[in-house]
Parts: sequence; C-alpha cells; structure tokens
Amino acid sequence: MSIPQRPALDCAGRFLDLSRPLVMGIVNTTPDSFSDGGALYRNGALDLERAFAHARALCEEGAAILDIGGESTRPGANPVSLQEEQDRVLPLVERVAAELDVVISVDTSSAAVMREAAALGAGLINDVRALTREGALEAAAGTGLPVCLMHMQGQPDTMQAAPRYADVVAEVRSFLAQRITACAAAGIDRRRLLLDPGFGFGKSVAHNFQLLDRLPELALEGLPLLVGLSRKSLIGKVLARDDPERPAGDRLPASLALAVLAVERGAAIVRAHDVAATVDALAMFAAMREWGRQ
Ligand code: YH5
Repeated sequence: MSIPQRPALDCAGRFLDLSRPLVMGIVNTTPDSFSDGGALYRNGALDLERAFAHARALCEEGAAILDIGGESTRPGANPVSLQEEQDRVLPLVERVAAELDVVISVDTSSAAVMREAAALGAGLINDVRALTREGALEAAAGTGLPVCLMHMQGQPDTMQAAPRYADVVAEVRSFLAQRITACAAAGIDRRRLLLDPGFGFGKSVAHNFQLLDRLPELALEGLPLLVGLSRKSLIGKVLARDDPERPAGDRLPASLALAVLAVERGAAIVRAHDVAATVDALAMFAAMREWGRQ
C-alpha cells in the first residue's frame, strides 16, 4: 500500500521533503539561553563569528532547517526589545543565507523581524505565539513563507506557574483550528502551515505526555507537525522522579527517546539542540519505514 505523498514545502526556493522526518537545529542567540547558555557571547555581546560557526556545525551534523531566535521564551524569561531582537537575529540570518545551504527558520513573534528576516533570506517563520501579535498575520502573509503555528497557554514569564486545562488535547486542537482560520482570512494558504503543540509552554508533565501520546489528533487537516522536546524541563522532572541525584544537564538520551516517540506518532520535523544524535535516531525510524513493511 502506498502512502499519499505530501508535496515538498517551498521555503523561499529551498524545498523540504516531509516524507521522512527532518531535524531543525536550534541556534539560540539569547544570552540567558537555558542550555546553550550564552556560549555565543563574548564580553556581553553576541559574537557573530561564534554564532555562525555554531550554525555551520549544525548544518554539517545534518540539520535540514536552522531555527534562529533572539527572544528567550523559556519559562520565566523576560521580554526583549525589538531592537535587541533585530540586532541578534538579522545579521546571523543574512550570513547563514549567504554561506550555508539550509532552510532558515526565524523564531519570532514580531512582524518587523518576520519581514526583515524574509528579505534577508529566511525560508520559514516559527512563531511560538502563532501570529497573534499586532501585524504578525499580515507580515507573515506578505512574506509568502511557510509558518509554524505553536500553542502556548499564558506568557513565558508566568506560563508554568499553574497550567490548567479541562482537556489539553481538545484545547490545543481548538486553538490551532482557530489560528488556521485566522491565517486563511489573512490570505495564508493552508498548504503553507505547520502545527506544533508547544511542549513545555504552559503545560504540566501530564499535559505534555497526553499531547505526545495523542499527537496524531493534532494533525488538523493533515498538516505537518513540528515538535520541540529537546532538553525541556519535562525530561528533568520525569528523571528526577526516579533518581533525584540525576544532573539536569544530562538530557540527551531522554531527548532522543522523545524524538523517536514523536516521529512514530507522525511528527514531520523535530526541533533539537543535539542535531547529529537526533539525525541518527531518526534515521532508524526512517529505515524501519523503508524496509520494515514489505
Ligand atoms: C517548540 O517547542 N521551543 S524555545 C526550556 C528548556 C529547554 C529548551 C528548561 N521554541 C519551541 O527550546 N518553537 C522553543 O529547558 C520553539 N516549538 C517551536 N515551534 C524553548 C526551548 C527550551 C525551553
């Protein structure tokens, strides 16, 4: 039996074949980043050379997409000014577009950053606020780029305080459905959309695992799913339950397990810090799909 083929996703002239799971490598340019912890900074300023070297390394490890972001959205993070976000993100987008053969995703909620990054060569918009900020729908529509719509309950500074849902899967589905409708009204073709449940964004451990287990229900209208589970707090919480001594930094094996569980449930793109290891893990899934069922 043949599986219906999805047409490749046009990311500003570079095409993503979503018939096999792809890895989106994280390039975080914020100084307070949880895991890449300001490693791209020197004397308090973003070092463009270091950031570019990191981007190039992730490409060489097999990332199909690089997600470049300048706003910290981890739990408890403080808001960033537009100027600061532009200064962090735009020079790196320009440099990567000029020198690397990769789709650039810009991780932003700002209409101005969307427009400017697209003009410099970005191929995808990744908005954790699903184009709800002022002008974002219009800006994203104008770029012609694909857009990842993510669910979040609350705002980053307070979202993990007391996440509450009657039915987390139903609520995430209903939010995403509403954003698909808003995109359609703004002239964004459905075929340009990716959906993301937003693991860790206003969710308890139980909420996150319900969403993961029932991931297939989130693929509204058959749209491709993107997931971000790499190194997130839910891993630290689950592991701490079995072993309180376990250092929080040691999250790679668990991140790989979650990546495989997600693609097995239909995720098309996995957002990850550890690109080489994630590519290897997902290659086993692809091999099973290729050779397993004859
Ligand atoms: C996502 O899931 N996540 S930024 C806290 C951590 C580790 C990692 C406490 N942007 C997503 O990666 N975009 C982020 O440890 C995202 N989906 C999409 N589409 C948060 C992050 C992180 C937070």
